[in-house]
Amino acid sequence: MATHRFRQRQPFLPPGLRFRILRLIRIHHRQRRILTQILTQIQAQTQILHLRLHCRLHLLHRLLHQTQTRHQGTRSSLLSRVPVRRGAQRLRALCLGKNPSAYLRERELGGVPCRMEPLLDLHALPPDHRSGYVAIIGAPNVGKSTLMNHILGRKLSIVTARPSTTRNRVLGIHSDDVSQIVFLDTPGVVRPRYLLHEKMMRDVDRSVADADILLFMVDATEPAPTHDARGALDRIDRSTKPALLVLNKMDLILPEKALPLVEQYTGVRAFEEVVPVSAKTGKGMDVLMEQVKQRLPLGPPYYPKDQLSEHPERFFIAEIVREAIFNRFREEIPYSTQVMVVTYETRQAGKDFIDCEIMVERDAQKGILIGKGGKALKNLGAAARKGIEEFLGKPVYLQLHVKTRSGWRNKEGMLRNYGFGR
Ligand SMILES: Nc1nc2c(ncn2[C@@H]2O[C@H](COP(=O)(O)OP(=O)(O)OP(=O)(O)O)[C@@H](O)[C@H]2O)c(=O)[nH]1
Ligand SMILES: [Mg+2]
Repeated sequence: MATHRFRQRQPFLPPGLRFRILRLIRIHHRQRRILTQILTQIQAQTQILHLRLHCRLHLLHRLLHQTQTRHQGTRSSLLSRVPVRRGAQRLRALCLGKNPSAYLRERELGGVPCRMEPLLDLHALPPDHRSGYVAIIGAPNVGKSTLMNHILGRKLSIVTARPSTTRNRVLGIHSDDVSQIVFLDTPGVVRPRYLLHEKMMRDVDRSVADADILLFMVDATEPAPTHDARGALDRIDRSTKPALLVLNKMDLILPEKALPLVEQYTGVRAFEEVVPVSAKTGKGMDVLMEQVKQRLPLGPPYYPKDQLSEHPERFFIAEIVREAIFNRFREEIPYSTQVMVVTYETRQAGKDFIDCEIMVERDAQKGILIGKGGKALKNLGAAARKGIEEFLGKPVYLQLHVKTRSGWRNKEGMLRNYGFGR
């Protein structure tokens, strides 16, 4: 009997766990035919059905791979379609020898928006396929976004010479035949002065909680840890996840100059590895990738292999406009500014039409952004349009408006509207 074989092969599985897996298999074996019919219909309509399944998918893949069960059809059906969210997390906790309730809290269920193509052919994957989330954490301006862009080979996250450029967690996916790394580029850790900062720091904490591996990135040219770097280190220190210390901007100094800094950081928290890199030139990046890949958990990809990110195009367009503002305006203006894409129309004949709203905090800032006779806004539009066209790979017509939204950085409703929900 299939069940008997299953038991014999898995004497190391706790009886409770074994029972739950078997129950899942039996239930879903019966439901498989119905499920297949429903999914085929849905797929025909939507082409790709994205499900928020990754946690259970990951767990079941690992568990069922171990069992080497002959229920291949059932297994793939389970892996791709079973809607068991909390149950799977609890099972995973049991496997890891952890308290399920504490583990659920730690994982912040629902935190990471993850997707999976339901009919992914898991049998086509190598058995030692690895995948996981890697959060890049650090003080502002240390080069986190530059690093992610370099690894992805595409400018996904905006980069400027000024601190606190990144405001949202930006997800970038690096895939090859044997692994998938989902990078989380995070805002630089700062002491919150506005509600906006608090929301940004929540994104950092969420990223630490969601990650399988942490990259603590520091600017190797700093003579000593800054206040913000210590804040970032505290967050890493509170987590027990594997962490690598990434020394960036090594193109600017001699290697031995960074030693005192390394000692100070490693004196606070044990790092699995110290990796000197230059995110700008790419030096040391192969070593970093090797170190990350070695530590990724076994499991199937979270996203289709050709997917680079999960944010909509509108997000990147607004970010490119914000980057242009950072590059063209001084002092407080970029920090008081938020950008939102109001309209994005793809046109069959002619250029795509994009209408963006730029919010500032005071009328005086609006005046500076628009400039005499609208010249400053026109130049800003030209610079942003170039960036957007490079990103989209097609010509666009960009229209910009400036509006005053007093104190938006401290207003919950407005922040929610601009995508800083949660
Ligand atoms: N020389 C040198 N400059 C670098 C390197 N990496 C990043 N930079 C520069 O450092 C500045 C900040 O880079 P970002 O990638 O925006 O830094 P970040 O950590 O994402 O900054 P925030 O988003 O503000 O937290 C930019 O001017 C980069 O060009 C590097 O390896 N060498
Ligand atoms: Mg950044």
